[in-house]
Amino acid sequence: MSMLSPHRTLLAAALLLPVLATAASAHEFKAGQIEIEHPWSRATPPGAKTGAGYLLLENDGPADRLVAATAEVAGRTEIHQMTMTDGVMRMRAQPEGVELPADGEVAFEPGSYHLMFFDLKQPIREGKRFKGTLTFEKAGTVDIEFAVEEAGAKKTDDNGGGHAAHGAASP
Ligand SMILES: [Cu+2]
Repeated sequence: MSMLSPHRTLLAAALLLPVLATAASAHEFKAGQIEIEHPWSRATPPGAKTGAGYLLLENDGPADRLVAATAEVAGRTEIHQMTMTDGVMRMRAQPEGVELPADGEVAFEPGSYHLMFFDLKQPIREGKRFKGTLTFEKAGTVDIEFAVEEAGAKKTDDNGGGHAAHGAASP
């Protein structure tokens, strides 16, 4: 298969469109040589006290560590990791933060690392943005903005079990 047929080329072009649309709405921030790609969160139902934040960290520099985060919608933000052990989802706080390898990347995404927002001051509303900060051990503190997507956005593996363990509605 050295060449694409015209039919395949059209198909490929069609498949690219949603990708381009996503890229156009993506946003990113920088802390030193660390790129923070598309911080996002999910809309929460009225009365929810917790939410979650996701993003991708791409490090073009020496090893660093994400040690803290804040969000203006939350009274308190923790760095969490969700893991699957023997078929059971567990979520635990990462008080030492998350290691970011030199020239490496770490994804904060549903079912894995995430930022956990506690004591929400108001529901997180779809289509809005809210401000926050990330603090790295070496690169320091950077202002970021989370884009809010619909409840349940991009969920492949998140059954919400881990978040329900916090005693609140699952974000
Ligand atoms: Cu969590």
